[in-house]
Amino acid sequence: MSEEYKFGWVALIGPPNAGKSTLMNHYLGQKVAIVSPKPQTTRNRISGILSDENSQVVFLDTPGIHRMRGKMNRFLLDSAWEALGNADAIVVLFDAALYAAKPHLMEQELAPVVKPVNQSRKKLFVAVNKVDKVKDKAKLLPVMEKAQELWPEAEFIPVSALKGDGADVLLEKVIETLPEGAPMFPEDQVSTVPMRFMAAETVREKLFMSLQQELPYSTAVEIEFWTEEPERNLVNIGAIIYTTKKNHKGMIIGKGGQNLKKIGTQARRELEEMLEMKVMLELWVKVREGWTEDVGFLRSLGLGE
Ligand code: GDP
Ligand code: K
Ligand code: MG
Repeated sequence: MSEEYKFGWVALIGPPNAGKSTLMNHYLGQKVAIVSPKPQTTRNRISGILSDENSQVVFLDTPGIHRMRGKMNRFLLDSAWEALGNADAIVVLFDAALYAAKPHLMEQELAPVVKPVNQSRKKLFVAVNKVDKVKDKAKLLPVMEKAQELWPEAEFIPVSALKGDGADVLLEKVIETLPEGAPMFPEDQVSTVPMRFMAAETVREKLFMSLQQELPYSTAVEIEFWTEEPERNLVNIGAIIYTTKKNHKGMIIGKGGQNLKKIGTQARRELEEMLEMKVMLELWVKVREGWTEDVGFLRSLGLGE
């Protein structure tokens, strides 16, 4: 290990759907954070650890910063701001394709991310994301100009988190700014998040993908049991899907149980890859009214500390 080994925490901050989880997964070369086109996919703070011979970077993927009411949303925001407080560097991401097409959305959506970030006085990068989606590159100019007004101290890097364009440049610049220090985690560890939680997240992702608008936000997944049978290289996982309404339960299960079956199959396949074990996955759906406002339950899901 050379003397100037770098270690640091890097917070990924931005509105929902900016591509934060996609960028982190790109760096890690595997899926750690779940990704979906729906906002609020990322609820807890997910960490991703990227190690090489010269540096270790711990990314803190955060729930999108936005304005919304309710306890769950309050917890989501708290968790994002806490990540920011703990970080050595901050990467703000936004969807440049969206603002190139709809410039009026830019200021309004990014407003909650401007002040706290500028006031944090941390080394700041702005990843102007989804440039692969912008056909007419001239449309990027006003977006860049506006962004420079919002974060005058930042360094701007156009990227495509999905395709990886610009991601190496951004990473190199970020690492340069990190303090010298020894790695905090073993080199082969990819996350500080426990496997059980990753499994619950995997089920939640498949659930999100299978449902129509609105509904996913009222669902949560809790791992009920996890028993390993090493001699068979097998793990039995039971998970409960909570929802707030009876009719939602019906939609999640689907006609003849079809939807729940699909969710289970997709999640099991992905878990088998992740764990390199055979997985037996059992899913239940339960109605729990008002859980999004139930502080005790939110805590049991790891939300709000
Ligand atoms: P997050 O809410 O900020 O974590 O955003 P996600 O990482 O979940 O991404 C939201 C959606 O945008 C997903 O459908 C991603 O596939 C998509 N996405 C993210 N980055 C890019 C990008 O660079 N280009 C394109 N075309 N899509 C992207
Ligand atoms: K998302
Ligand atoms: Mg996310």
